[in-house]
Amino acid sequence: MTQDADPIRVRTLFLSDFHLGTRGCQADALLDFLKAYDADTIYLVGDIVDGWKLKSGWYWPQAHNDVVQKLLRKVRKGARLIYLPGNHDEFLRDYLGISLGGVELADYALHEAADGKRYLVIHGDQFDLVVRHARWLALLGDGAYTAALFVNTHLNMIRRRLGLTYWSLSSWAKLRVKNAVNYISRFEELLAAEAGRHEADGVICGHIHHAVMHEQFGVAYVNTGDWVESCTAVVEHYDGSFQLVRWTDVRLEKTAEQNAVTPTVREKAA
Ligand SMILES: [Mn+2]
Repeated sequence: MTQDADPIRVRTLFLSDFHLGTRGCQADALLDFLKAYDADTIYLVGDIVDGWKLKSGWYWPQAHNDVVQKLLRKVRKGARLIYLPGNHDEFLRDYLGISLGGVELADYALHEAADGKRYLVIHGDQFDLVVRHARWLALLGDGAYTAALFVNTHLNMIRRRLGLTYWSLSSWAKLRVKNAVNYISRFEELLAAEAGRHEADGVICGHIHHAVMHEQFGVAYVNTGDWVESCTAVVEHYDGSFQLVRWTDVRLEKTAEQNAVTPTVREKAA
């Protein structure tokens, strides 16, 4: 059995779009990540629990419970946990401004980084024109999206057995569509403008499941991605620098290291 290494301590963790309560949620990978990282402050940037899916049928396996317990344990150990609900967990928007079991609920937050820079932290659906103005379209899109994720989950089970890397059908499909590219850049532009209105140096959001960090629109645009397709998170180190962690890549590197190390040890033993 391998010994778990000490967690990596960072100043802040930004995580979004777990979609707990759906089959698409990669809760085991997320648990591994939460074991590997500890932070002073944790922002849950929306769509953590998927109320849309839970309404149409209860799906709540042990691993999803473990994710919640792991986060609450971090709160008990002194971490500050700020939960900014998204459109899939909008039922929590009735409780904004209050604290539930040490979890602070808010619509958005202004985060001051270690280097003094200020960031608007918000889920982002507030600036998604499709979600805001055509809810039926968003729900329809959600059905097609669910179908794509179902195929993706099973495709990846086969790929994993064949020892291939994780490959996301729905993110591939989304990025192949020119409209999706326009949609993403429009979303990024609106969020960057909103950061400007708050006189912030950047924005940290989720919602569109597209993890990225850039400054194309004059301020820092940081998207935390998701734990359905890409398994990504954003960390702030103690010097105020930000890093986008792609957890599937980290896990593959670890596996490669282990595979590389084992034969050498055996050689020495022999
Ligand atoms: Mn969302």
